Amino acid sequence: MLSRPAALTLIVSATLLLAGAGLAIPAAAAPPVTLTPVLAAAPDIAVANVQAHLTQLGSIASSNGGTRRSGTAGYTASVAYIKGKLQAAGYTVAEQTCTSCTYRANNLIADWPGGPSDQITMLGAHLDSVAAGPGINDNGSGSATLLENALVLAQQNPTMSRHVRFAWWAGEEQGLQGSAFYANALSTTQRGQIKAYYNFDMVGSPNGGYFINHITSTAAAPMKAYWDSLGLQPEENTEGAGRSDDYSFERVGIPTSGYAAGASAKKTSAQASKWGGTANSAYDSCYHQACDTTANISATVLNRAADGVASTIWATSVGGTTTPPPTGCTGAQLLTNPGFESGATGWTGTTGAIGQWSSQGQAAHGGTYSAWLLGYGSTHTESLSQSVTIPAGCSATLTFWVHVDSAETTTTSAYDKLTVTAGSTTLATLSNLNKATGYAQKSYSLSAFAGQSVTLKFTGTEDSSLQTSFVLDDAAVQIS
Ligand code: DTR
Ligand code: ZN
Ligand code: ZN
Repeated sequence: MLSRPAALTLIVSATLLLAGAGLAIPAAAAPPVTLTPVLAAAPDIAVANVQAHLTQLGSIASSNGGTRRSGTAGYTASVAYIKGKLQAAGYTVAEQTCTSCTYRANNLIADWPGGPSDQITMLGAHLDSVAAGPGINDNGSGSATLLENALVLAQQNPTMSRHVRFAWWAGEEQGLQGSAFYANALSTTQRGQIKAYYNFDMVGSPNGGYFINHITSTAAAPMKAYWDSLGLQPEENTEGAGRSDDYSFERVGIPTSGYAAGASAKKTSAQASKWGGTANSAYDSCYHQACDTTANISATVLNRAADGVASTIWATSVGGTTTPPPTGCTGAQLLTNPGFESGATGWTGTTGAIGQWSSQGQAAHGGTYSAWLLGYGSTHTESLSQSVTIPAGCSATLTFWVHVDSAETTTTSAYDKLTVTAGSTTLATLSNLNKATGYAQKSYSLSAFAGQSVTLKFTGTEDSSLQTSFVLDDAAVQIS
């Protein structure tokens, strides 16, 4: 329910909306309600995938002495696991060595390309455990929740209204050291670009509750809206206040929020009544202990946190409208005589190359005319060009069909070439290596030239022996 573009406001009846939410209200009683549509619904995060990441972190701890404490091999392996997944998904990933940390270790920072670089939503979780245990709830849970959300964002690849940056922190258990190192190093300008930092520390506590940092803040609104939509009645995270990495950002003036399910404090009977679980027992009775394993997780709590992260990413950072193309863009084809059926008309250069070549063994792709560049078996250069003016605001694509036949036998050396240029930009280079029976269609974007006149040119260069013929036909510059 946040920051929806006013331009897309729709008037819909309350009946329709509430029916969609599973509630029935008589149509006659329904007043019109002004709403804007959610352009893209946040995806559901599969808790099984989050749990699979927890299993991996558990194995990493097991093979490294039962801990993922900052500065240990278990921590380094945790960084490597997350980094590998993010890189494979297309993230720009950096490791930042925390030189002021008690144990030298790296923060992991992952940027999803896209969105305005001066409007950043940042989400972080500490990746280190205490020495005593594997740290699956504290804080494999937050780490795995963010990893799976990052992977789903990449897979969905929506239009971004903000840039999204994920972070996994070192040295939290020694006093928020990794996040403080990062936040303190930000310039004033950089701090202003981070519109909110969301923290996830202990989001799968086995007797968990639903806590939100700075619950009434603007930053918290999308997180609260999601848990409110589930009827969870979340509360302020008083137990964790100032005790996790959001505090490092808060101290440098960046708005913060986050989810937490609770640590060693005890669930009250009022909380057990509204949330379920055991009253007068710790939210996490394995807090900072060796028993903080994959068994120390509530899948229900974890699932609600993971889905709320997606909801928050989508509410804060996804959507934005793509400007529709001007109506003048629709449908037009810009080349003159694109299929060469009118001979040389519209084309400049070696116009003698345009003709009816079927009796010489080069059939046209469509119609009877084509442009046959080269094919001499001796040193030659030939070209054909034509200028087009691409209207501002339009997308444009150059397509053409080409048949390459060649007497060259090499499979490695481009001796005879056809270069396709738009102004000073080379769109493609074809060569004897592209030789094939029949025509192939090629397609290149010209959208970078919107609002400009640009000369499209096919230039063929042949070396001293063994002919290569480039037969062009049915070109088009289509705008949309
Ligand atoms: N930063 C946590 C400390 C913590 C203690 N209580 C809570 C409650 C909710 C979230 C976090 C915390 C740690 O890593 O130990
Ligand atoms: Zn801890
Ligand atoms: Zn923690």
